[in-house]
Amino acid sequence: MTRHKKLKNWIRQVSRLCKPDNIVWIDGSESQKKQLEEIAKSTGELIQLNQEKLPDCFLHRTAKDDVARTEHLTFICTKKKRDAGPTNNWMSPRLAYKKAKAILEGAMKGRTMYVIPFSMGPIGSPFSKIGVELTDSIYVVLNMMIMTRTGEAVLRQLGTDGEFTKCLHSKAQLDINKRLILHFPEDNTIWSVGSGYGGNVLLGKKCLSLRIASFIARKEHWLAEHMLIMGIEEPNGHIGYIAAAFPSACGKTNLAMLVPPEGLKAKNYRIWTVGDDIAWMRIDSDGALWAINPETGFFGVAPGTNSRTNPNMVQTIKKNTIYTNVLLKPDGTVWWEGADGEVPEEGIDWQGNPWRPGMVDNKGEPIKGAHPNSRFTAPILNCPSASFRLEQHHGVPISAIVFGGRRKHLTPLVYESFSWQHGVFIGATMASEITAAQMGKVGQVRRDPMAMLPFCGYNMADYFRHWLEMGKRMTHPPKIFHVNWFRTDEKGNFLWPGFGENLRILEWILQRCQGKVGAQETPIGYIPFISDIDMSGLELPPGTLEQLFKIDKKEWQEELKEIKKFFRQFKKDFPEELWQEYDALQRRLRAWV
Ligand code: OXD
Ligand code: MN
Repeated sequence: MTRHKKLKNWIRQVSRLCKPDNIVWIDGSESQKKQLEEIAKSTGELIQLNQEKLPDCFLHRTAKDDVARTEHLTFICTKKKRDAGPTNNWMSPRLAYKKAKAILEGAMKGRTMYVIPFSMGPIGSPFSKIGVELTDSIYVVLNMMIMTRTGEAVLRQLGTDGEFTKCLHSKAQLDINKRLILHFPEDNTIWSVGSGYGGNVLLGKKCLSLRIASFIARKEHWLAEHMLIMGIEEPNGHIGYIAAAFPSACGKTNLAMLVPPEGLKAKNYRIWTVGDDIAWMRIDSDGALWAINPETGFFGVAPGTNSRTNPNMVQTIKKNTIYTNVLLKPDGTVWWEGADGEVPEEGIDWQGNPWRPGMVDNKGEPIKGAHPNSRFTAPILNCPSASFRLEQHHGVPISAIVFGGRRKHLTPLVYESFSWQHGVFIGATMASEITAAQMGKVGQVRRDPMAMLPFCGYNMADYFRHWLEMGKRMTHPPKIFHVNWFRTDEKGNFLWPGFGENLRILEWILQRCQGKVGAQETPIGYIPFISDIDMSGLELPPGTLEQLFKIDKKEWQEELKEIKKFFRQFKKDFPEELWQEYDALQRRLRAWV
């Protein structure tokens, strides 16, 4: 398949270690994909769904304790601990290789090892990076074929001596006690063992496109970010693109493909989805920031996806989709909590057990049909709002960067930074309430700078410095904003309807980028004049918008204490500019009446 010596040697080494029965190269063809689906069906790894209602769709179930990314088992393995920084788990490369080798020794006996050459980004684009994943899981192969560009064309691009990320995955025994997700940025290598859950094993995604890529991006002066990319086309044909970072399961996917709300229909906006999870951004010759989505698919959270929350996704996942850990209905279709239609009267739950609504476990807790972090993997091209620029080698120009989090209180619906440096401070102080995509206590506030806490492949202090540097390199940097769709009233009810209605806020953001509207200065940044938000067709109880934009001095002063604790852990590595921003915010709050 290849005359790439390093690649061949590496495959030889891995097969000596893992001892697969045979090796199969993934060529990216439809016929090979079909063969693999047949094998996976015969072993039960995939269950074929109702082919009339869900053509080319399958269901997969993971092990019960393998349902989300395992951050505590995820390591950055740099020679120096300092280079991983205080927010990452660190292990020395020597120890990490040793520990993983002990698990990988003979782990593929009786199995086939698949070789998946893949490109993150359009093949041949200056943005793109190539990886090769070796895996003993057909589920991984089939997911990678949706999420990335795979096969012969990638090998051709790699040539005889091209650079690639060495990605090794083995399910091994799927034992949580023998599970490790290891990143060796200095060796451009990823080893993942003992898991079958997407975020741990689709190595092109979080592991390469964020952890390894962020490390490379710093050296090469670009940004690898946990961001959606979307375009908003005005009737005059102008498309403004935004990149937005939110922690996992905070609605990035819904926002990336929103449908304009009824009340704004007359304005004829059209949304173009470039990506829902990852943005790679480079400064082009015009001094502006341009972005691509390195992926070709969505690996989205199923629960809560329905025609109201995300009509475009409902269309997207009707064909060529792999579902993971959802409920199987008797008619061979699937369901999850918060899906369209009636709750089924019966089904097989995500663990493979018979299920009926109202069932409770031995603690009296309701038994869910689908796991709260159940997923679908579907091609972007299925999406009715897929951008026509997905294969564009230079990506799309970014007008605005938007940070966001899930906060019941504190942060207003939207605010804008005073400058790039202040915007970096806003990103660095992002915080959100934990959701089911992460292990941890759901609801607790955790600081998640730029939504990169679990994904930054090096010391976050250096990462902040890199962001500050990038601002200096651009002559036309994007403006930076922060949004919070999740603010609640005293009774805990959401104040803002969210979903498609969020376009009203994006409209304001783009108007700010075009210098079309003014704003009010507050200690935390610029907020809109309420009259500049188009509320046509949306009635909220009187005073709601005022509440959504309320800035509570006391709450912010409390927040400053938390920010200080967070910043302090970086000690002397922390960039001085962000302490200056901290002091400036403190001063502005003190002076605020
Ligand atoms: C994801 C995540 O799966 O962020 O995208 O967890
Ligand atoms: Mn994500």
